[in-house]
Amino acid sequence: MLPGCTPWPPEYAARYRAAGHWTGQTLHGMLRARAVAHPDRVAVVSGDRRWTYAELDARAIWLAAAWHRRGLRAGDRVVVQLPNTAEFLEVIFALFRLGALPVYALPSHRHSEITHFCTATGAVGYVTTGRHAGFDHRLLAAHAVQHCPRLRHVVIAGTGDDAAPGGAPGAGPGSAPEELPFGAVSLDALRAEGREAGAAALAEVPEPDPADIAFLQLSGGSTGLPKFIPRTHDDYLYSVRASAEICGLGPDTVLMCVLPMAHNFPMSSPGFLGALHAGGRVVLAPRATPAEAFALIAAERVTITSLVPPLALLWLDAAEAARAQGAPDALPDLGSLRVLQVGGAKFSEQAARRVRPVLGCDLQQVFGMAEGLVNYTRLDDPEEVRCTTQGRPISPDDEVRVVDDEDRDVPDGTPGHLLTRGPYTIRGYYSPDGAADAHNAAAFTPDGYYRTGDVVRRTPDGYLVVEGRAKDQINRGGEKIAAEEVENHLLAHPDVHDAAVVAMPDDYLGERTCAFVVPRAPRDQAPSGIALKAFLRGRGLADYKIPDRVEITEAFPRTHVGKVSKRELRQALRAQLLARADSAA
Ligand code: OOB
Repeated sequence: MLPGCTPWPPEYAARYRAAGHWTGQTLHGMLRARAVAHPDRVAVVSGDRRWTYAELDARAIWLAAAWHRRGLRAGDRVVVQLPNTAEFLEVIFALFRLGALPVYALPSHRHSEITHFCTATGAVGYVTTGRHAGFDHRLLAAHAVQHCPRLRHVVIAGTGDDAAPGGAPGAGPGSAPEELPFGAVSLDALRAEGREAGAAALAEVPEPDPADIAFLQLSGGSTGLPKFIPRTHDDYLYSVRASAEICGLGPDTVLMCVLPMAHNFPMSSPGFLGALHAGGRVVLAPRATPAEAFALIAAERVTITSLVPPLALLWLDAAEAARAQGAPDALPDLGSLRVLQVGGAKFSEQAARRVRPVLGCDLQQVFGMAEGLVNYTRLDDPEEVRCTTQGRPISPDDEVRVVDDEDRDVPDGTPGHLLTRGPYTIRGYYSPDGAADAHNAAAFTPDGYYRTGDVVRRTPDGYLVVEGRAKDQINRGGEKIAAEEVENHLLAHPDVHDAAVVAMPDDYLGERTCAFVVPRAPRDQAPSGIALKAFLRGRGLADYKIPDRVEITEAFPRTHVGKVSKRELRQALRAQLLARADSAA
């Protein structure tokens, strides 16, 4: 196994194999099997491109061949930062074929995150795009090349906004390798190179060991720097297969990806991998606005999609408004949509109850984590269960404990800390040269349970209700922000003496971020909130981590052991917001 990863103890691995959970297939092997079984079925729809299973597999093989010729090897890490386009699929399946490991970055990540991902994982490759959503990702590539000496394979997919790089492989204008600076190559040129070499170039390259790590996923995190989650082919494919079954996927499934493909939810719960596993079709939505998503649902006859709660609220409001308008074509035909999955953050019961009447489909709540455990409400659960719980675990072999502060089990119905272990939950974060050993000692119990940081209550029939969170994290509409990471960036400002970042309640996003800052200078000379936010952006922090609000204060409330009392900060903030709302009313 990749050095720095914690394997399951042999007796557990044997049990998961005996139970038929781990089947010894690789992620690329799964695609290959489908491409052989039904080569001409459409696998992915991306803009005006439609790739069949055979075409997707062929493209992945060409890329793998080119990468292999250029020296990329099994176990090498490659940071992949691509928007929701078909290229995402061909790139990751090419890496799976080689046994090289994608490290999944979000399109919103900037140079602070990308540099960390490259250096902390020792990545030799970085795949990103050209201009996307008003930002030129080639700037990130240039920065990464400068700061990460190990980086040897930099690949740019597409060059223009939402570029759908040529349907046919080969170089178009602006995609010739020599036109890209810093030794980068365009994805089109790379693919053309591999196509020329042919699949024979891979004849000597074995498929990777299914028990080995397939990729590194990012942790939402609660510490200074994001941690990496090593998932094996065996464990991940089990969660994909079981999810596809729970969610009723089959060859007729048309699954639309609206959330960023790099996120665990649209990837595997059941996500695009589940749809491919089932022989269905994946439709990639470049944007999540109701207008665009509704049109795509109608045009492609989408049957299932997954959203975070703020997007679900937006869709509900938009559908209601369109219907209220009364014009027959105000709302596209959403009749094909059977299931709307909502997860990533708590979905209120009130909103949950609107899904069926407004969108005409079933709601499925999903409470999952990139570290492993995923809970679903089942499609045949009573409406009450689907609207008031966050579901139950995928697997009969998922072990779930709900405990008090001393790790003693609490009775059903009592809120406590959620601990879990099982056939697709990691036993440790990636810890090359012991980098995450201390964190692992805190995040896992000695007998291998992952401490999720979530506070839940278990119902007598085994469903979980999320009640809160004990980790120092902000869940901003499904996007996770580690308070300490933002605090460390604020502390790098010469005029900042101390910083504490907390969540503030928000009707739409659930939570937003507020940074409390104690300046070095007297208050009237303190940096403004605007200046501090600009400072954070300048440090290359992803936009979603920039605090929504900055409060300058003289000192922090402390707990009796002298730690900053975030509870008191949150309470003070809440009181302030209420007072403001009152005076506005
Ligand atoms: C998903 O994965 P992550 O790794 O981005 O975040 C995991 C955390 C959980 O520990 C929990 O704090 C929160 O996100 N969360 C929820 C939730 N789903 C996730 N909190 C309340 N209600 C929910 N339904 O977010 C993720 C991974 C796979 C599938 C779905 C979500």
